[in-house]
Amino acid sequence: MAAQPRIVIIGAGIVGCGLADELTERGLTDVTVLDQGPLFATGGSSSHAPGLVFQTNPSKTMTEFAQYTLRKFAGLSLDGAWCLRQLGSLEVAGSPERWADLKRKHGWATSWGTEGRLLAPEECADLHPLLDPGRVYGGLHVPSDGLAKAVRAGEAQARRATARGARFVPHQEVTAIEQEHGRVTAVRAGEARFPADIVVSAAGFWGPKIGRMVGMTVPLVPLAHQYAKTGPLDVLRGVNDELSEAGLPILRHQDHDLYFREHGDRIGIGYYGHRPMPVSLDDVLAPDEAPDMPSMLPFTEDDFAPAWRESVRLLPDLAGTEVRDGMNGLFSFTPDGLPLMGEHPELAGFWLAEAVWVTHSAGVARAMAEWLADGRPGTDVHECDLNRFEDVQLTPDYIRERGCQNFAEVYDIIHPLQPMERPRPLRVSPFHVRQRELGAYFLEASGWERPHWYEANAALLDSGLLDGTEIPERDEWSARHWSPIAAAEAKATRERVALYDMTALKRIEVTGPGALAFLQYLTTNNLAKKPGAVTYTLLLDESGGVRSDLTVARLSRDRFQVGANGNLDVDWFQRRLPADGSVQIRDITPGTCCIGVWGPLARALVQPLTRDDFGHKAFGYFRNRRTSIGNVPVTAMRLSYVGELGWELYTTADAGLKLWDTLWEAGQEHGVIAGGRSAFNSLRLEKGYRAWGTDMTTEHDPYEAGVGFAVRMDKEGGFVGRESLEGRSEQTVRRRLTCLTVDDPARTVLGSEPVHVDGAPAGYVTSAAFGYTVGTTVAYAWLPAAASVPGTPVIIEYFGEKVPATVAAEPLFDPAMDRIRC
Ligand code: FAD
Ligand code: THG
Repeated sequence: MAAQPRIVIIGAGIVGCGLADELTERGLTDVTVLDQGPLFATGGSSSHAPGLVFQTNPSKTMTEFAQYTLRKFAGLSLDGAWCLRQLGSLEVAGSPERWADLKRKHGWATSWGTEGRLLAPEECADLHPLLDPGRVYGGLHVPSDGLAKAVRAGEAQARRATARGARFVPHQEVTAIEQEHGRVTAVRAGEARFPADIVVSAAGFWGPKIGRMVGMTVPLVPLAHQYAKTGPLDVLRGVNDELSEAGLPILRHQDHDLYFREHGDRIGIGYYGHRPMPVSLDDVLAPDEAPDMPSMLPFTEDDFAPAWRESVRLLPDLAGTEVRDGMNGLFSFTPDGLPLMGEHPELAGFWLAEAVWVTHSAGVARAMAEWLADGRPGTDVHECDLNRFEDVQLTPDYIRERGCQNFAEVYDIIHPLQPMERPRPLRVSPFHVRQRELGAYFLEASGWERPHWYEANAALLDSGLLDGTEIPERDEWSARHWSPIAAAEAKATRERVALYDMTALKRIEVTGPGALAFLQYLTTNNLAKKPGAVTYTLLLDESGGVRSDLTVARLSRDRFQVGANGNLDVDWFQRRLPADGSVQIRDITPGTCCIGVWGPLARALVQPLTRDDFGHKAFGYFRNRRTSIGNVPVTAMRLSYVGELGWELYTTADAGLKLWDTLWEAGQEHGVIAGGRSAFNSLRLEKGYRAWGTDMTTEHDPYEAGVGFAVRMDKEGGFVGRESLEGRSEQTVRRRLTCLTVDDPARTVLGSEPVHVDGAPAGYVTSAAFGYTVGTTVAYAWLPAAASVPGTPVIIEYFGEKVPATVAAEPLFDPAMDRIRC
């Protein structure tokens, strides 16, 4: 590689321009940005984006991206013209459900550090006099939101980059990526060749086409989205001058899939209510062939009719005019609605930053630049990592179906547990038939169907099992995807024994003479133990942030089975394999399955089925062994995420059903039940076990997250992230993942709610569930260290209501481990 890496960015839209700016600012100045179109209205999505920037989002990361975009663009100008104006935003509720949801959304804003205010209908009309207050139940006003001029902001960033040495080359259609020995070497645009050490595709919805050049599936679909301008409005005549363009807050009316902004004396209307209109990239015209721009398709007027009707209802002054200029504009939709960021899993130096809104563009560009310059982004981007998808999520049918659904749902009120309805079922464990017989209520994760509870357990509700356990009524929202049956399943797990389907847990086999050294160096705990050991350990990034938490079972000298959190763990391993071939890794999740047999009667159930001694002495806690259960060969691991005696039993998929049936039959005399995720989540929270990705991410170090016990600073040879942890401890942390109990058992919270201490926002809830053993809702929350002292009173804000809670010493359940080490 040259002294300065030669970086070629494909695409001079808002993302490519932002990235060139952020890279050159970090001293990476050998940057060439190629675009097939002219500069800077290239013909891509940014060229006609109306530029509304609403920052509030269920995702903390996405909100942070938008916060940075607002901050950065507000400080940019181009030849004296503004790039972003913080006019504020107003989202109005056209239904009681939306009004409730805006309160939830206001909570997210508070959780992620954005100020917002809920307004009564009259206050909405004061803020935005065009709207009819009689049509709305209320609104959410976020003063720092704004309107961006995407082309201008792109050019302003490009100029800064150019001043630092970057070059922007128009009319260069990239046709090939050259590579050698698994690394990119150049980008071809027809006859022109641009040598490159790093290539970043910022090609927007053209991404899959570039992906094909490097054998990569880029999971996004271009979909058309309608945007139209009205004719002039009398009320707006002379109000906005040509430069300012707009003065009113940007507006959303999500019950009817609408948003609005001013264009001088006209109103622009965006609409998501029409049928999904996916477009094949083969049908997208080249810049010089397109009548207007490649990303602009002819307006289909009929699709817009309902939009116009509802717009006039909300903004009655529109009745005096009509729809004038409309278009169907193209942009990207991914299977989960989030961007695609990161490096090709097999081609070093090939990166992506695609499916990014103008709203998030500067934040994404900054994180990408940090990633390229420092080796890791400064924001936790695991939700956006392009390697998050499972193989089954990368088929063309899946990508198209999900993209279309994401379009349809973009403004819908989505419950945190609500799965997409199609394509389902996609992945099922071998126990699926039995689960259906038991009346499983399935939800979905990573494509897997996962039972949340079993209707067959309804009989337990009146069996006496729940005597003395109060199960409060739930509000309509928290009652969704929930059943009181979960209480019975949780109780049965604590008092008898239950089978949990753990098949969806990611399993990675690591083998070879170098396997131990490899895992030792990548994780924090000491794994140099005899075969038969299982160890809880952490993957850290170089700055000490928690990338994952794992269980590592040493099956034999050179064979390990890793219990992980997802595809990103496989990817992390893959990229760090030693070049000498001494380590192999394999994702064995799809071909294997797992049942957790947990509860005080677990040993009584399992022991008669095996010739090995499952007694506490012979088969200790966090040990593994190869054995058999009846006719089924299994790997048994003695551990439990629900905090009870028992084993995870692994076998191959073909023998899974037999394993289930064997355990089920033997369990009858012990009152065995099947338990679902709903009970599971409640039990693990009572026990204080963290869920990576929700409770902790790369943003947190192990001491903050309460998993410092898994770090061996003195381990021989060190480990990734060790240097960064030097000098840190539980005592030095400034924030902590903190256990809260809700004071009134009748009140529920679900996660992502803000937490107030001494009357001011201080943190947010990560996950929460009713604890059926402890008798109230358990919530984990990030709080300043000073507030994370047991006994501290806090307020959790749930749909705008105050829910008093108290910091508790953790774990709430079985701190002495009597239930497990027995
Ligand atoms: P683009 O702007 O499309 O840039 C990609 C570039 O790559 C293009 O310039 C293209 O020419 C170039 N390229 C592609 N292939 C090649 C090749 N082979 N060789 C060379 N160059 C190539 N977002 C918001 O945040 N707020 C909004 O209010 C908003 N409203 C929207 C309204 C409409 C009607 C539409 C269509 C989109 C809207 N969006 C909005 C979304 C937003 O416009 C896009 O997500 C964003 O502009 C994408 O930026 P980009 O830089 O990734 O892509
Ligand atoms: N099972 C297996 N692997 C896993 C999980 C699992 N990997 C991913 C994820 N879940 C990891 N999370 C945990 C969290 C806690 C525990 C196990 C996996 C656990 N902790 C004990 C404790 O904290 O008291 C023991 C820790 C120790 O002794 O070091 O059991 O569910 N296979």
